Amino acid sequence: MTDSGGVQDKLSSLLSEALSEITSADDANVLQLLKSKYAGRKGLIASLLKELPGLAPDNRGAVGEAINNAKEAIEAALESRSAALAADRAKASLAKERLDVTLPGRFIQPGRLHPITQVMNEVEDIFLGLGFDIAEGPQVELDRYNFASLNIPKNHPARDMQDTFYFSDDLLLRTHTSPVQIRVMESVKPPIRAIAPGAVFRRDSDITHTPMFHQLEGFMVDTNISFANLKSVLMDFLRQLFGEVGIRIRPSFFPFVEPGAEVDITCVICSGNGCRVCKETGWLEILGCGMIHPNVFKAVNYDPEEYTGFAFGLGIERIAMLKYGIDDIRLFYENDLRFLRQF
Ligand code: FA5
Repeated sequence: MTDSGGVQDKLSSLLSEALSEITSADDANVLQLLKSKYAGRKGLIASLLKELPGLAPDNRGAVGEAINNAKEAIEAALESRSAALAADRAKASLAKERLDVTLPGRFIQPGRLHPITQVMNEVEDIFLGLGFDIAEGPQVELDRYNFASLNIPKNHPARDMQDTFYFSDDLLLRTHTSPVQIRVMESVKPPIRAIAPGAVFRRDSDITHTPMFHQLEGFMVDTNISFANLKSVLMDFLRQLFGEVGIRIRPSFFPFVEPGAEVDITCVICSGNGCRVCKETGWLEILGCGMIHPNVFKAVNYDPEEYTGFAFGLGIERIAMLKYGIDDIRLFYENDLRFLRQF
């Protein structure tokens, strides 16, 4: 005969163990395991019930009832813990998905055009207004276009005027936009009125020179073009760009023009008084120009007796420096946002 006190003791320690395990369970899977461990068909409560037939008949009713009460208590604890866990999960997911519509929005910094692009666009627009078309050429250029056809044969001392990045004997980074003159004249017959904007490269770096900079080439070819046409186009352009500003045209040499000239503009940094930017001269050189050399016409199979033309090449960075009063060209390419945001 089994002792009913022993069964009661087992029951009460099983109950308190079950309740403590259930209240500390922190996951639905653990609860499921506890349910089958205690209240399942082969669980601990079921095995206690199997001891009932061994008790004295008088005790069976009371012990059976105590076991059933314990089972109900365990099932109630499982249910309430499972509800509590579900409530916790709902609360956590609400907190995670919470959207505070009163928070200020994130500021999106708008992009803007680089000052050199802005100046290039402005210069292009002026020439488009004067009836010029836009032409383009490659930045990696053949020696023939960059030099030879422009009346600068190999070993000519004029090659030293532009310090060149070479890939090989015949291939280089163009040092100016003048090769586009040759490419255009090779492909069409006059009359021609074109500009060729773009990046050019030289081994050069100081406060007015950078290794990569931008030029805009302009040229006009027809049967009766004179230096007066060149001067009038340049004066018109410079007046539209700078308003009233001092301009001087001085003789200069470029192998691909004859006669050749350079155009200077009053230094806007010092108003012509002399400063480090204008090297104390009061003037800043902004472009080279002249009448296209007969040898250049011969290189593109134009008859120099039939056609005349002018060409000019201007530095876009120099113009930007003058327009905005910037005294170091390298600032344009340091990508300091405090500088770039001002334009
Ligand atoms: C030329 O490049 C000639 N192809 C221009 C030309 C075209 C003359 C047609 C006659 C007829 P030059 O080397 O002077 O010329 O350069 C022209 C302009 O580019 C200069 O006036 C200057 O404004 C600018 N420039 C030259 N080197 C640099 C540099 N390293 N950094 C920034 N700007 C430069």
